[in-house]
Amino acid sequence: MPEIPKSDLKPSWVPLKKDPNFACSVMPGIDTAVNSVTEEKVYPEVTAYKAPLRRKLSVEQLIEGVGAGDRMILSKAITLIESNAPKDFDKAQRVLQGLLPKMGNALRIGITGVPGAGKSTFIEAFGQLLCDMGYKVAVLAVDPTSPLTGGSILGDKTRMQMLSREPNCFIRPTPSGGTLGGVARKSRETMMLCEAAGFDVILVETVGVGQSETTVRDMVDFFMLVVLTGAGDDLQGIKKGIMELADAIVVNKADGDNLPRAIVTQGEYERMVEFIRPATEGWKTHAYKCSALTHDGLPELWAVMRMFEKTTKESGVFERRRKKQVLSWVYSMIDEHLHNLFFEDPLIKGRIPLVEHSVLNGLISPSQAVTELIRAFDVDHAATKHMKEEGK
Ligand SMILES: Nc1nc2c(ncn2[C@@H]2O[C@H](COP(=O)(O)OP(=O)(O)OP(=O)(O)O)[C@@H](O)[C@H]2O)c(=O)[nH]1
Ligand SMILES: [Mg+2]
Repeated sequence: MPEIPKSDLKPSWVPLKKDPNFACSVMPGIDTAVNSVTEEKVYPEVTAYKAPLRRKLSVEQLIEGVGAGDRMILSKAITLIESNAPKDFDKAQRVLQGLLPKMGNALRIGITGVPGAGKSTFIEAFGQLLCDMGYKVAVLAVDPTSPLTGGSILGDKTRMQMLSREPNCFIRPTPSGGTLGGVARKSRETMMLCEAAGFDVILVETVGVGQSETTVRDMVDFFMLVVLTGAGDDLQGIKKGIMELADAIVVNKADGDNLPRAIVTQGEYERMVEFIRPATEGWKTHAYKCSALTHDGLPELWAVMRMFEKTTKESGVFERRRKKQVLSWVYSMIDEHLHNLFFEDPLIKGRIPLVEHSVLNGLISPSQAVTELIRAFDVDHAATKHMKEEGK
């Protein structure tokens, strides 16, 4: 089709009261021919519009991109890790394998506390402080309840507005993995990818109360408990067990009228930790105060964390804990796998209601019930294996 001169594309119609800025151009029509026999118009074949294919990156490209600190590729690699498709699992594991030499160099910090204690606000302010100091910071969350609540960190990402604009910061909402084990694996692997991408500090927020504290404690070096004024562990629903996991207890919202109370609370916690077994060998847990709002006390907390890192690295506790964490991760994944294998088994699924009924009505003992189920599972597996071998 010959090119139409631009001057010919002027409007064929203009309003009577034409605005000086009125501008529209008329698209050239479709060239048609007329069938000489039927006298019908014949339209040219329209070539279908092809949407550009979304580029899928290869394992090598992902390894190279993450290793070079490319955030887009890092996001893609994390998406792969979060995927529940078996083929993505294999690919993600190959990516992780390729990046292993680059992992392990960040300081991993876990942040826990009752809802509303100010964890997210703290991360926003603290992350900003670290970025200003030139560190690269990744923010993750472990939220096993997210499929139910819709993922609170997702809201946080919009709340952490200042931080999300920071070029040295990477915020990743919690993966929705269903079980805590699933979420934990994904979060751990995401953390490892961030390390390979060159992040110096990883901040992990626990969302949702319950088991996530121990899971996060098990994946970080330094664990911080954020509390509010008003002290009294039972008042805030903080179990003594959680205080025993903490390397620092931080009374947040130490600002304005609340400051005097925060000082009192800090003293109370300081006395309480005297009676508690320290979370880290060779490190004394103390209570501190800060304000995520005014940023008071944040540089001091960073100094505490650096001191912790120095002390534990010198004593070898840092490395020992990391090794222990890797092994406990391996075993918890085996547990998770076996658990799923058993409870997802159709035969077991079918038998459980009857077994439960029998136990509850005193027809069989709990031990008998377990023996019966495990035996059924073993027989079922042996049969499946046999059939597979026969079919070979
Ligand atoms: N005055 C004051 N208010 C604060 C401070 N830190 C947080 N807040 C406020 O406390 C409220 C809760 O803060 P978040 O950061 O969402 O608390 P969170 O612990 O992340 O809460 P969840 O994620 O729901 O568990 C918000 O309204 C904050 O503005 C602080 O240092 N001082
Ligand atoms: Mg939060």
